[in-house]
Amino acid sequence: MAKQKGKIKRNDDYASKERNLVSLASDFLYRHIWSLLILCLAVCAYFQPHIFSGFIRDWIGFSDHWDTAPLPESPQFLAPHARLEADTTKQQAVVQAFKHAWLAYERDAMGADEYHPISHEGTNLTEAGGIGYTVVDSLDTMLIMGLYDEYHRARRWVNQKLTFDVNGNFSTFETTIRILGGLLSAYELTAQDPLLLEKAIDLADRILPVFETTSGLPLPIVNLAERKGYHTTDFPGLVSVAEVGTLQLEFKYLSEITRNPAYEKKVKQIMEVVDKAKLPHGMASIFMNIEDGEYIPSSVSLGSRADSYYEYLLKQYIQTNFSEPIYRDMYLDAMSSVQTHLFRKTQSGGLTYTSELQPEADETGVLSWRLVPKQDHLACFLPGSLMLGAVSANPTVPRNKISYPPKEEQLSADGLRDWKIGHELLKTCLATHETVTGLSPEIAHFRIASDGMDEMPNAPPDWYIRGAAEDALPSYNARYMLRPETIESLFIAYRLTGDNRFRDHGWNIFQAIEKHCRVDSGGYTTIISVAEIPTRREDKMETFFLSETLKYLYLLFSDDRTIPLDRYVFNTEAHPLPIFKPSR
Ligand code: DMJ
Repeated sequence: MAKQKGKIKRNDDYASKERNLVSLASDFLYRHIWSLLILCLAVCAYFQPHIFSGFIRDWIGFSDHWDTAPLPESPQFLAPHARLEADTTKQQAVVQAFKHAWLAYERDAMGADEYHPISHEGTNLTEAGGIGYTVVDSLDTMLIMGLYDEYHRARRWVNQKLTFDVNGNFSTFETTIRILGGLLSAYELTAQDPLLLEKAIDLADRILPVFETTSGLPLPIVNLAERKGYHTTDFPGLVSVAEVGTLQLEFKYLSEITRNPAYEKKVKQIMEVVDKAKLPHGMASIFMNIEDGEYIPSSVSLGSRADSYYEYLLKQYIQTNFSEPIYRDMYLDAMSSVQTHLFRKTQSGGLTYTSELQPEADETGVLSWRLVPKQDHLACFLPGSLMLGAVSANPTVPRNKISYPPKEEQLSADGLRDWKIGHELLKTCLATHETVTGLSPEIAHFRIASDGMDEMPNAPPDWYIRGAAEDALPSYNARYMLRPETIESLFIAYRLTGDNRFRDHGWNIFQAIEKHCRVDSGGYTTIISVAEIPTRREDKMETFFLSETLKYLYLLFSDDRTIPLDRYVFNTEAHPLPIFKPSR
């Protein structure tokens, strides 16, 4: 730099100044290039640790260590003796269906949250990326079906690609039942693969902040990178009873295996709030206020937004080896109440169905309840749950002495009532499969005297699909989206009775799925109306088709050594978790 007697020369021309600056900068860069590179890597490691660690592991070949974690020599989930024999031909047909679905997803969309088999595309649940919903939801089904090659590839993806450091909003409930439940179940079935536990802990820790509310009820949305809970935009301030009451099996099992009570504490606190908020009729309205932990006037239903709350009352009692009678009492109270208030019979065929109570306010604001004869397909988990409750909640003999099927005297009065109604409801769920496709709709309406339909030509005697008119776009009620609930109930009914008729029904449903939902190039889709042929399709394969529908079908045809019901309890996404005696 030009200097004159220690002073900077004022009339330097700009060009020469620029040249000097450039040469200074390049000199600096040259001398500090390595420091800068290291600084960049450190910043990258800080903000995107998974990319950094994945790169390092791949580079030095360390990832192989995790990628080849061995499976136990023989499956952990087999009981020593079988009473019911497998139907291996039908089981293998179900395995082929699983492969048809999984291999298409793997080919077109590996790692994406959701799969669209017609367009051969995958999508994620947030713009920031996904968290492998389909992969993680499928892991334990592969293990149970013995699809170890597929399992190893899926696990490798979990090892190398799955990160929860995603700056996007996810449903607290769905992420818990599908991802946390999927990881924990696969952890159990692989005899404690540490990779899966590490992922489960990371996820649960990111979810924990949703419980930091005044009542302790969880916020329904979680941003996993921010580790922060949010309200939904549709129902700010509210959370559904299914969303609060269907986290318990997963968080309690995680506490048990980590010996860290933090997870269990949060979900037990929820149950205390729900118990305290109890409504006079003993049932749950679908919405609760997150601030004060009270119910707000909203429908009472056994379907959407409520279903798995009832399911988990019973299953919480089963999960800790019948050591927490509070949940049995809450379950039995709720079941007595729903039978009085929600169960009705059709006049023509005498079909027992579940209806909904909807609140209505008059001009003065006084509230009354209207009974709506509407049953979601989702409510078809209940027949199986009632049968399981009959033999588990309060039998008159030790549980291991109950016959197959149970004898009347082995069940309590409540148990016998639930056993019988469970069968009746299952018959109704099967009746809703009596459509041209053999598939049941998302929502069925039942005939009541005041519906005015008698005047209509060809009025259906018992039930119908509202809005399934031909030539119009059918209503949402008419679709079948590969749901598992009827099959789930058939599986439990078969395991508790050994009655082959339940298998026959399951096989018919499976064939209907094959006929109407299977996409030739791979995958299965939702169909828009179960009441029309040829069917129209929606380009979506729900993740629960792999985790639940096909798993329950496979188990329906397996012997009863496989995932025995006295050792495992299924979470609401069909991920089996072990029954344990709490170590605390
Ligand atoms: C699943 O995600 C779970 O079973 C949930 O509880 C509600 N139903 C869907 C499948 O239908």
